[in-house]
Amino acid sequence: MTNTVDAFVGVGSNLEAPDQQVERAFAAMARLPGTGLVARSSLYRSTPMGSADQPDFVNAVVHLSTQLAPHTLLDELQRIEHEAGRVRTGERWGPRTLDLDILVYGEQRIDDARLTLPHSGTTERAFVIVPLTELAPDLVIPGNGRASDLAAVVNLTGLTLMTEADP
Ligand code: ROI
Repeated sequence: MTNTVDAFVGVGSNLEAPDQQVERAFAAMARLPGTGLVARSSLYRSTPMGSADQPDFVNAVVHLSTQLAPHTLLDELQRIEHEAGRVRTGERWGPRTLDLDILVYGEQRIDDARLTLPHSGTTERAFVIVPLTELAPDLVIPGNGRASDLAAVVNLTGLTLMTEADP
């Protein structure tokens, strides 16, 4: 059997029913070839990083077990973003219907034109490290230490756990 790798993907949306965008993204990732969805975090609401003149985000993290190579996984995630109607406007910090970022891919460290692993935002963004810690508190982010240790020192301002009743 081909080896599988534990990968963690950050999910974010702040347009067009963001909670539904995130739920649909979970389902789409569960259908990826050679890939299983091991776990999904709770949904979190977060105030926008970057331009403040945009809606709040819904953020989450999923744990995948995948046989796909990192760049193949990236291709598949970009296809899912595209199918969600994401239009890349070139506006770097602007609103988006769906954003899927590979945060961690096993112990791999990559830095090329398409992919930086671990993802540069993993350690200092509460909307990434808090849901990641919910799934894998003992995960070592290559070069950065344990997820739960990083979550313990991050600024939680603007991050709230969403509940079923959340409108
Ligand atoms: N801000 C929050 N809170 N969550 C995100 O997922 C997010 N993604 C982005 C930018 C626009 C930088 N800000 C964000 O790409």
